[in-house]
Amino acid sequence: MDVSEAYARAVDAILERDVDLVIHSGDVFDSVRPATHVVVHFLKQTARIIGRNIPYYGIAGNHETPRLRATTAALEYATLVGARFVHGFEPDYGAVEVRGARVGLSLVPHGAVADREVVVTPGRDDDISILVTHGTVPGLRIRGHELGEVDLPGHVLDGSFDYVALGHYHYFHPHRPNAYYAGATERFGFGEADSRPGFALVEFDGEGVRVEHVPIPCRPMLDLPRIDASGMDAAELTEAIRERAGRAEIDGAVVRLKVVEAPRGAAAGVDREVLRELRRRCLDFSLEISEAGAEEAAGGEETAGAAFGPLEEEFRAFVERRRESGKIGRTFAERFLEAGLGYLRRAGEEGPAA
Ligand SMILES: [Mn+2]
Repeated sequence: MDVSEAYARAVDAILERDVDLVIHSGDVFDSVRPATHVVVHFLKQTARIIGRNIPYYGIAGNHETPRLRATTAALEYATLVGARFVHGFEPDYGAVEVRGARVGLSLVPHGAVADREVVVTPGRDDDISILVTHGTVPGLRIRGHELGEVDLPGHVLDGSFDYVALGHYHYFHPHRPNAYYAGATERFGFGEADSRPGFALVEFDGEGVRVEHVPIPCRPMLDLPRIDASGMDAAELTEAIRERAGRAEIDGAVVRLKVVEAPRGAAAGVDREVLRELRRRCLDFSLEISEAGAEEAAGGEETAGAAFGPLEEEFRAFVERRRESGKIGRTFAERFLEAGLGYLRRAGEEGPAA
């Protein structure tokens, strides 16, 4: 997936719009130690904003927050190009003059959200006060499913801020009239095939706040209706695949087609020429065939869940508890965490959506 390119397209769209201030509400990176080329690309694009003298503030999300306080977050690099990213375990505050108004930003990185005592209130002298934070708000539902772990408790969100910039949920989504998830700049798997990547454009006019979603160009992503191949032979399965693909606009798209209950051997006999043609037309054509009686490959809802990394968070918390209780030492904890997260990610990447 072109997450880096998506960020560049978001910066293009931001610079076209003559904005006064840019805010990133977290999960710039998908890990505590992103690859160097990912960091460099992010810094180059971020510098385009700074180069126009547009102030840029941000916070760390859950994916890039080190569990261990001694670890330096890669977001620290952003400060070197003139952006201000808060990535520790404490809220921070910054203020900037924008068109004669003082805009105060309360920056609450994901690492500070776990602190049940944390209370943030708008600065007294702010003309416009903004809270920036990252996590799951109460009552958030994803396609009918409530997200279990609410990690942004009311007392974080209840301060009388003019606007709350939320990060974590990949869809553009209002929590309250003045509190929005900006949404992600790219889709992170087929579970998000119906999302529209982009960002939130927020305008203050002295009376209130107007929030608009700015979509950015992205590759079409299609999750075709699955085929139940019970009783089909290879020729019938080939025909069913051809028929499914023929009903959608697949050219240039990222496409997934799942086949379940395929009789043993049917998959191997699917016409190679038909598949080659589909792969030529699609940017990526992923055919996932599971044989009769096999466990179904993870995908759909689970994929959306994976993007939020609840398992990862649980594992981090587990290691942290062991460390705090003195059952394991610090060095071991850090290595154990690193190795475990590596396994979890590789397991995730072996899924269909990576
Ligand atoms: Mn997140």
